[in-house]
Amino acid sequence: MGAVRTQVGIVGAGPAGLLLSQLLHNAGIDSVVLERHSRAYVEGRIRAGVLEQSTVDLLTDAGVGERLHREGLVHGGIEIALDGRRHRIDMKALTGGSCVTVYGQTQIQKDLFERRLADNAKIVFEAAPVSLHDVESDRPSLRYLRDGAEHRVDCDFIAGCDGFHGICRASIPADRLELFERVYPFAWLGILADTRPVSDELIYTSSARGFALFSMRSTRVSRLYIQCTPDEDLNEWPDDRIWTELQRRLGAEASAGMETGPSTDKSITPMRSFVAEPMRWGNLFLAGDAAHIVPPTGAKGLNLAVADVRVLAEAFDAFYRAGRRDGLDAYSATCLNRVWKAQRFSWWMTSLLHRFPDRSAFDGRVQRAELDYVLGSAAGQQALAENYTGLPFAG
Ligand code: RFL
Ligand code: PHB
Repeated sequence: MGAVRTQVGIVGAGPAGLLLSQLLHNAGIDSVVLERHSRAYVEGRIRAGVLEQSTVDLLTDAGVGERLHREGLVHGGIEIALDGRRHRIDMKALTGGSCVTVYGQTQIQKDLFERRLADNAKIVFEAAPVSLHDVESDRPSLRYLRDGAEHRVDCDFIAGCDGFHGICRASIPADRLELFERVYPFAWLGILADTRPVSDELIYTSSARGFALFSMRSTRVSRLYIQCTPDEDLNEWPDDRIWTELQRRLGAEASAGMETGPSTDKSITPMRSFVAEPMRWGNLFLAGDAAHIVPPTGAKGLNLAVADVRVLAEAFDAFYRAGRRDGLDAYSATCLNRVWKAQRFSWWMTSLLHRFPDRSAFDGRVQRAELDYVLGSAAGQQALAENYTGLPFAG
């Protein structure tokens, strides 16, 4: 069996794993990344689109912000459409200057791969299966199969950045983890299309027919979502039906002149809230979707993954530079503080804007009153804007 030695073994080359390896490289710390899929597969996944300023800042500091600054769209507000009427939330004014940047996760993946591979990073694609060994010892290791041969990576620490369905969280004994979960009775059907976005800003839409979101990837590419049932069959959703449904949910007036066209990607995303505590077992540290999932309504998943990685990279840096373990020991608690605030916000945005099939008439009226309150109150809008653009880091 071929063996290599590194300081941090990273499982997963999504945004969390790749950014961690980049930050470690910048700090002079060696890592090896093991990824189950091919580079093309990982780069092709269409996912997040909204970055908090702190995410933009970290990507910039890490040396992967050049194209992001050139092509990212800075948004100072979002719209909420309610029964065909549009209301603007001026996030920039409400927060004293905070904006978000619209830039696809696909682009971030590309930027990170380019940069890591230019630095001769050790990234093993199509490593499957990966297994974890001696995690509670000070000599943990990863094993994987590639091209029929078994390989071993000996390391000081393992970073579990392998997403919700990965092997790292699954390797932790059940009695060492507490799991918190909520599954929603709906999903999002999302399409990408080479059409001009209906508005310059994102429109979160609440209607009697269900939720819809009008987002974008650029001034020429739209990203659109509609609430659907969790077991929806994509074959029953030809493009025409999706565009008609989007127009109905947004309302005739607001969607007048909306450019339509063939979709270039179509998928269904189930909606769940999930947290595993703690985010550490021995010398294994979980980061990103491996430890927590938020429903996408608050646009927090990728931002949380980046926030975890920032804390973890700083903790490894303090360990290797000064022999300090306090950052590693505080890692889980530091991250969970931010994770739960993002969970609360994502749950709240989801509850506020979707049609719940099992909701009573009373609950429906309360939901409507809450929307009216948020849209009509500076305090309500400010709370939304503060959470959407990203809470301060110390909190
Ligand atoms: P990822 O991106 O899932 O990457 C994990 C990587 O690990 C690999 N892997 C394995 N490798 C080796 N061995 C194994 N056993 C492995 N198992 C898995 C996988 O192949 C993959 O490459 O997790 P990471 O890095 O934690 O990043 C998290 C984000 O991808 C996720 O939170 C966001 O996409 C969530 N999200 C959004 N977040 C935002 O901040 N803003 C948004 O606007 C936003 N919109 C979204 C979203 C997620 C969506 N979907 C599809 C879930 C919109 C959607 C529709
Ligand atoms: C997206 O553009 O994919 C997107 C934007 C905002 C969200 C979720 C997804 O809340």
